[in-house]
Amino acid sequence: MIIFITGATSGFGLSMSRRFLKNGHLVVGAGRRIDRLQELSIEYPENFHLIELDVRDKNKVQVAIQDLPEKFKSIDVLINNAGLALGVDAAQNANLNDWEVMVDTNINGVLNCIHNLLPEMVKRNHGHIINLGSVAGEFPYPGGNVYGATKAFVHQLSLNLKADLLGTNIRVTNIEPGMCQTEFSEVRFRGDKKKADSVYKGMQALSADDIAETIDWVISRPVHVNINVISLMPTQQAFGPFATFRK
Ligand code: NDP
Ligand code: 8X3
Repeated sequence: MIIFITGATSGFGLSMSRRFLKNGHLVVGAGRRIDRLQELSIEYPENFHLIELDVRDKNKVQVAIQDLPEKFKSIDVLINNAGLALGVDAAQNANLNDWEVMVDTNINGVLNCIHNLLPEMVKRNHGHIINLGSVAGEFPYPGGNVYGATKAFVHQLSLNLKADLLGTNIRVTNIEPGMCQTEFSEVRFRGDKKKADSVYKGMQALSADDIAETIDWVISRPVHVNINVISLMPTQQAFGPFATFRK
């Protein structure tokens, strides 16, 4: 298969790239810090195509997809993985620029990729779109405000795509993980590694490999099977009670 992964430079994207290359697939890995992918491209010079790409830039996304080498053009699986959370401030204290970056990356970035790849998939009557949602798109928590809302968008977008694509062989899946130890919290806390590590202290979070394995299972189902949504979280994470403010 030819698998296009956004956010391939870290976390889930890096683990998926490694796994899929090892399994003999062709992988297009996109991200901004492509120096992090040099090792993989040396190891898999024939099967790995790197693109330096900011998914927020719709013109660059269009050009990057148009300019894919012939060998990598017929994308079988698009994995919209690039994304981030910035901060955990209450909405009334949050930074508008952070909100814009999350909306631009987690929503517009996903739309930019889908808009450029979906028509070709429909023409070939073949393809699979995997989006990275989150439990934060379903369950609210303090400070999750815009991040959670972007993931709720991705959840509903995935289901609505599935509705539009009825009558084609194109599959759509939303993956909704809970706590997973990657660079996610370091980004969220702007490089404060201590704060990021404390998120996972004393519990076993999911790993990037857990997510890669799950997505590997999703894409290897027979073509007549569409996994709509997968919600997964660590055994040591659960739901909280409703909060009550008392005087
Ligand atoms: P990481 O921070 O480890 O990886 C994020 C990836 O997204 C990086 O490769 C980064 O690449 C890329 N990225 C960010 N912004 C852009 C951009 N503008 N253009 C292109 N690439 C970009 O986090 P995870 O692997 O954990 O996160 C992957 C996805 O999973 C995200 O969508 C996240 O919201 C979601 N998720 C994560 C969970 C977790 O607990 N870790 C749980 C649920 C969902 P670069 O900076 O090089 O461009
Ligand atoms: C990331 C999971 O719970 O940290 O999407 O928001 S959570």
